[in-house]
Amino acid sequence: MRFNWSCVFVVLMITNLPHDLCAQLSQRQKDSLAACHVPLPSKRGFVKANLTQKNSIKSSMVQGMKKIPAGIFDMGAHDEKGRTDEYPVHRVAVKSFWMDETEVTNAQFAAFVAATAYVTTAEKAISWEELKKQVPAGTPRPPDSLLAPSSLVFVPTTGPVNLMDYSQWWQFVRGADWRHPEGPQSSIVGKENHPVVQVSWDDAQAYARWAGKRLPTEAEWEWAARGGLKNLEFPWGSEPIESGVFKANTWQGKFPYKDEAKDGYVHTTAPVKQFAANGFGLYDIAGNVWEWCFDNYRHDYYATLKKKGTLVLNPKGPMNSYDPDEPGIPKKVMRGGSFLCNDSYCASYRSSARMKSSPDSGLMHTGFRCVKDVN
Ligand SMILES: [Ca+2]
Repeated sequence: MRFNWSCVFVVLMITNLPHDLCAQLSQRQKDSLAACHVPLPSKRGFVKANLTQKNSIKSSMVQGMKKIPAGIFDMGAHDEKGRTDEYPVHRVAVKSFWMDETEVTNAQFAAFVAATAYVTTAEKAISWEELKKQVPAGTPRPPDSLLAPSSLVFVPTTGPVNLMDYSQWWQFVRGADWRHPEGPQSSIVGKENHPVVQVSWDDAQAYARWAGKRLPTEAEWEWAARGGLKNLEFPWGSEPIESGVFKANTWQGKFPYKDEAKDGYVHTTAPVKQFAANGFGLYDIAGNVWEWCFDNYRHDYYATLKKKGTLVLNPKGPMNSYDPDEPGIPKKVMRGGSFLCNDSYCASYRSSARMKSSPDSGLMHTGFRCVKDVN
């Protein structure tokens, strides 16, 4: 590229015009000389513009989020209805943070996938190299059909079954993934405003990083779910779920074979924001879909914290995971219950209810929401 030195000379002349010379020029002449009417930047104006720009970025990054206040609360079940891992109650403090007011939707997850070409866990074959680390030595390699891309789909039974045997209503379905939550014949067309499901903990982490957010700790989640209420059973208070207005998308009737769907949604997701928000403005914090939290799961973690005997600031979970139901399989915490929850079965829409699954599991009733630190 060749420079036109005559142009450079003219520009230098103009930008060095003294102010009094400008005053002597006609308006037409002034209009032709940019140096006379374009203001120079000022340091204070520069700083102010940058601050404004940063504030507008901050405000767009917390769009759709609620600011959860800092607080101290007694974490765990406050009545006899909890499962063993919800005890003992222990005192926890959390700082203020931002939290998504809804579960992450299919539309939001689709934007992430479109921007990054991300492939979810359910869309990939199971790695035998990874799986064999979690099974007894010498376990033979399963057939390819069992390692093929697949995910867990709820299939109602035809009648009453032993509620301890979840294999009767959960099936690994080949081709089930976030775009096909119930299997290859299903789709999310028209469900853009439903929570994304069939996403693993790893997928949720990837989305959160992309969005400039993170997954909530279990303590943050429970504090947020309680919505400012003290020691009450549900995010809405103490009223039983089937009294008064419908409070969440759950299961009515006999689990796992007869969902009367009085709330309008038959063992499937509801669009977000169909039920009243809790005291902190969070929708569907109970029911609809389970929500992944950051923490490793241990059944005895609360007992460990209680033994310390001090106020714990935002515990981030144990260093390792242990679930006596499936020793040897590391798991992450899930919270909030889902459209499959029912008083006669799990009642996991209680604020203290805990659930767990391996970080590579996608399920038809599991999604997530994100949080962001307050700076
Ligand atoms: Ca329902």
